[in-house]
Amino acid sequence: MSSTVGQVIRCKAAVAWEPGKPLVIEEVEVAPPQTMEVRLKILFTSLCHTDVYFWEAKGQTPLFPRIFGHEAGGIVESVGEGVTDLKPGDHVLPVFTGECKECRHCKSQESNMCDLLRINTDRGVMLNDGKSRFSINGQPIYHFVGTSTFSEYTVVHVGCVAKINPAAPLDKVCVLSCGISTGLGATLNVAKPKKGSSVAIFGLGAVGLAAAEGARIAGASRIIGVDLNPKRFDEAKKFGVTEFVNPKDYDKPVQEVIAEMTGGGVDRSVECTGSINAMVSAFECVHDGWGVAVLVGVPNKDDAFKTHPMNLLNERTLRGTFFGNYKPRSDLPSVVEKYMNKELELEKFITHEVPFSEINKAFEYMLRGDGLRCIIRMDA
Ligand code: CXF
Ligand code: ZN
Repeated sequence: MSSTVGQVIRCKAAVAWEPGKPLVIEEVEVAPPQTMEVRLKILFTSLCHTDVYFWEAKGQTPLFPRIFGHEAGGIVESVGEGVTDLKPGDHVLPVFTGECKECRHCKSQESNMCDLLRINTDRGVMLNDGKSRFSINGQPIYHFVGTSTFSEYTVVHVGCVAKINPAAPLDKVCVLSCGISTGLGATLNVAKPKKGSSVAIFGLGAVGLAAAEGARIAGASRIIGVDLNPKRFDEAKKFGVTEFVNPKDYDKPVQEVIAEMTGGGVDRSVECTGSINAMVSAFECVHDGWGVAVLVGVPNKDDAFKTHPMNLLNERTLRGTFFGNYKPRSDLPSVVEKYMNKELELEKFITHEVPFSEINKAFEYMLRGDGLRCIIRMDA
């Protein structure tokens, strides 16, 4: 048994003291895991847009000081009472949404919206006792989406931890904790394009390109990328995107452009921008009779989806998905296997790497729209 079990661990964490201000690497105390919790040693983490959104504290009640981070790979250091399916040394991916395995959602084949552990961006404490496991000289530091991976050690509910193949390189598969699984699952689990079909992807950021990767894996023959930024197309080709449409280049709605390109519409579309206009276009660009549109992007608070009901009566389907419909504990291990057997490529998503001491650079890349994923090495 390691000497840290049951003890407070002192380690480095990147603390966000104020909205929008650079993170500060501090020495923090990390309490031992309580009932149904595990303490993880984080080896690699990456930055996702959601971290930046909540760090900027736009439009929500800010909780500070806070430790952000939710895409990561690590190793179990110790487990709390009641934890039976994880042990020290297991390789894991923490996930911002959980799977308790007991609620109606977890028992349903169709849902991953766990009642107990569904994402809660307003909570900065552990479910167990309403307290934080992080502190600096006795001052509590808030958690973020139950993961707080910008720390060498973190405490997570066991239901938010996927145990994976120990042979999988954590510096690559850590990106499966959030964005890449979200896009991939939207296509593979929800849109489900048939071999040889056409798929339109709205938004060619990391999530959209993961949706395109899903279309490539499913054997789609036409993958049409839609983005307002013409620079995105070059990169998108690596992800199987075969054609590019920039709505700015046309004086008619992009759904009409796509209908003309495809003889009536695409078989499937996946919307990964969060823009309400893109959502409507993504729905209206699918073929009548069989087309399925899947919404992934997170809209603004006051947005409303408006389309003529005839678009539905003409046998188009509109769906939405959360975390690609993956159940974190049950399904992520098999997504890791897709990478291990070379069906899924992850390297092309990883455009930057920085040592933990330079974590603020990852924020700069994201804010500049430079690259897709920046891996943060905790040991450097
Ligand atoms: C998102 C998913 C939708 C709500 C906010 C968080 N996932 C992670 O980045
Ligand atoms: Zn994320």
